Amino acid sequence: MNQDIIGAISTPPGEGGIAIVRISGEGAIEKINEVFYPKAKGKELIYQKPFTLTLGYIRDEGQGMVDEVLVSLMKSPRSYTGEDMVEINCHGGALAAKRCLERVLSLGIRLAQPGEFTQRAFLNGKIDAVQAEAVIDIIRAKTDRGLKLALKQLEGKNSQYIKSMEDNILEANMLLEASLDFSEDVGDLDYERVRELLQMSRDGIDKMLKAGELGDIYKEGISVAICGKPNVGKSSLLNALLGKERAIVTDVPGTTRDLIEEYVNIRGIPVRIIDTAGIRDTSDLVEKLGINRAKQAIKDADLIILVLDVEAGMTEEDIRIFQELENKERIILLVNKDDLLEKKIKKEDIELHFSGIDVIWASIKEDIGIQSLAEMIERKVMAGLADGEQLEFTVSLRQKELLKEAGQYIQEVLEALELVPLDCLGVDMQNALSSLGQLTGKDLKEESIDRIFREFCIGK
Ligand SMILES: Nc1nc2c(ncn2[C@@H]2O[C@H](COP(=O)(O)OP(=O)(O)OP(=O)(O)O)[C@@H](O)[C@H]2O)c(=O)[nH]1
Ligand SMILES: [Mg+2]
Repeated sequence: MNQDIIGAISTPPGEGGIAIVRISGEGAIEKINEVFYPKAKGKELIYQKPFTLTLGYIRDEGQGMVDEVLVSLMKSPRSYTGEDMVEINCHGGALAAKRCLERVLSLGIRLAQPGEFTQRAFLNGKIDAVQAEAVIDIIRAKTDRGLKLALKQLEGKNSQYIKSMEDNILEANMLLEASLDFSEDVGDLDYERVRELLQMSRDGIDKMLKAGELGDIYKEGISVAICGKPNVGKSSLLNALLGKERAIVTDVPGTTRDLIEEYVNIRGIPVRIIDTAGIRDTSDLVEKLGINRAKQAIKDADLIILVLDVEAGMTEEDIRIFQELENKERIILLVNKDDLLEKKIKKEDIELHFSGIDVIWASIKEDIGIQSLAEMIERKVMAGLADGEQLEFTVSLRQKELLKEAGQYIQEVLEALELVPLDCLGVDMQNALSSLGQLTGKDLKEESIDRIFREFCIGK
């Protein structure tokens, strides 16, 4: 148990209606009571029940007031950290919270380190390491979908799943030890059962890793570059996806020179969308530089929307741009300006030159095809990831490494099962269990604990 009391401002800096100074530790309520002056008689904090709000003032060292505040109380063990907690709701803005915090610290309360509240929740057994990491994901979630996944993780869904894999290995290990120690009573090892148990854990780990890849997409997002020759409607597409006139659109070819990047939520996926300069041969120095940037951005993008223009027709330029694109499975072909009567691009042309590529016929001007494009982006991102059983997990880098490690150990046991003496198998089983234990935090070393919580902001 941590003995000292910690405090920090838990709300972000800047102007706002209120700010919260959070205090946690045994004796926190009594300490804050020393500087709290209730508005109503007899409402001193030490007389208040937990989960109540009390209106009053924080007093300075003399007779003056620091701020008018509303104070909430939580009692151990029913609080975020598992300790006694006080939250001072003071006025927002640069100064009020700072002054309240200074007053709190003047009582001998220590300034909390980043993530220390959550670290205490972990150390006091309120949450495990996987759940603690979910808290970071919640804070950083960019879309509702990402938030939902992180909330599930906080709820302990991942932890339960890991526990069921652990239980299987434990049972396998028990069978192994029993036949080592009491072979006369229990007979030979039931290889069939051990294999089955280990295989279940192995499959579970694979599923979790796979689901994690999907979770990463909702957490980290993807990048999509819009490319094509000049004047085909790339910037118009960016604007349509954003729902605002972000990029300049004109009928002058070569309008966009630099990269324009914006974030947009496409069916729950955070997408960094990049509009690029139209690619063509040019002697204009600025345009040339823009085209180089465009090529680099296209190279790095997870998906590429290659835009064609039915009016301009399919030209050598279009085909050359297409041929230069690497990893063609990333491409969505968008044939734009389909509202125009003069159509110089035919379905057969597309099949001939872009066979196997996903195509959308669109008119950005008339808002036709944008919806299909969003659906296709989602479908392409999910392709190869979708798993029969829809597990919804996010898996942090740390968790991914440990899962892979555990999977490796189990694999080794599976491969050696009937080939090596039984006592050689125990080590790998123990190692697999230790990796899973580090995952939830049961077997976590102090430095690893620190590493998890260092990612947090102060006050969380
Ligand atoms: N008729 C019609 N015109 C469109 C459509 N989409 C874009 N345009 C027009 O096409 C012209 C070029 O559009 P932009 O969005 O600037 O094209 P761009 O590909 O970004 O051009 P650069 O930046 O020069 O490479 C503008 O006049 C648009 O209004 C469409 O669906 N139908
Ligand atoms: Mg443009």
